[in-house]
Amino acid sequence: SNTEATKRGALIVVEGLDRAGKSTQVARLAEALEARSIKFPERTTAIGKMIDSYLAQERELDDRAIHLLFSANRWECARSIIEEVESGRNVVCDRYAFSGIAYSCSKGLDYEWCRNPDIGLPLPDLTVFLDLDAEAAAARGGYGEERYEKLEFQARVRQAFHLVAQDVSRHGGQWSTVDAGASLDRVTEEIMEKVRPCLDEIRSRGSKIGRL
Ligand code: ADP
Ligand code: FDM
Ligand code: MG
Repeated sequence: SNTEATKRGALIVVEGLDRAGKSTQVARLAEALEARSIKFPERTTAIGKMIDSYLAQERELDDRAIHLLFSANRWECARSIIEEVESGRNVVCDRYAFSGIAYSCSKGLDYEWCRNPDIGLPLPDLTVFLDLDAEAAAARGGYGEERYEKLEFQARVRQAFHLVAQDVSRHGGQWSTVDAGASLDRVTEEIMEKVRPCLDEIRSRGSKIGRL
């Protein structure tokens, strides 16, 4: 039918601390949904390269300047995400604006200030938060050399993510927390349990993608 031809895809975001299992689960989810997967920061663009060198601790940047670069990096990808979703393809995203808020907030920046630059970006139909305490995350092979990969900071980021969760729900977004300490397959199952009804809802309602 006509409506069948215009069905859009879903935008699903996976969030969590470093080592929560995001990249592993995003790969599985993308395969299951035949989705395009993307990852933020998108390190290959000019802005992405600046972010990469900041994370590698090769350069220092003002906390607000780097926050805005992370947001700009999402904005430079926004149009292609919308086009993909409108063409009917699902998009699965490894981190998004919620990481932006949680990490910058944990440095002491004001919450609303952190949220502002991302207002207007494509709204995820569902955000799955892989929740794991910082100690358990650190135990997964230990951290590398990148900025932020420190136990004490990660513990603060986790608390900030819990604030973000409340805020997203208040603003009408769909946020689901999954226990990331379970086995790989159990986590995948739980994610799929949240994702299926979300896909069904988009299929039956056929609504346009929202904005943050
Ligand atoms: P992230 O992208 O969130 O940093 P990864 O998917 O790269 O996390 O996983 C980090 C490490 O933890 C990898 O070595 C991965 O194999 C392992 N891992 C991921 N999920 C689990 C899990 N549910 N249980 C145990 N180890 C896991
Ligand atoms: N990060 C990521 C931010 O600080 N702000 C953001 O907006 C985003 C998307 O970058 F430490 C941080 C979070 C993490 C690092 O690491 C990216 P991975 O391993 O590439 O996810
Ligand atoms: Mg990863």
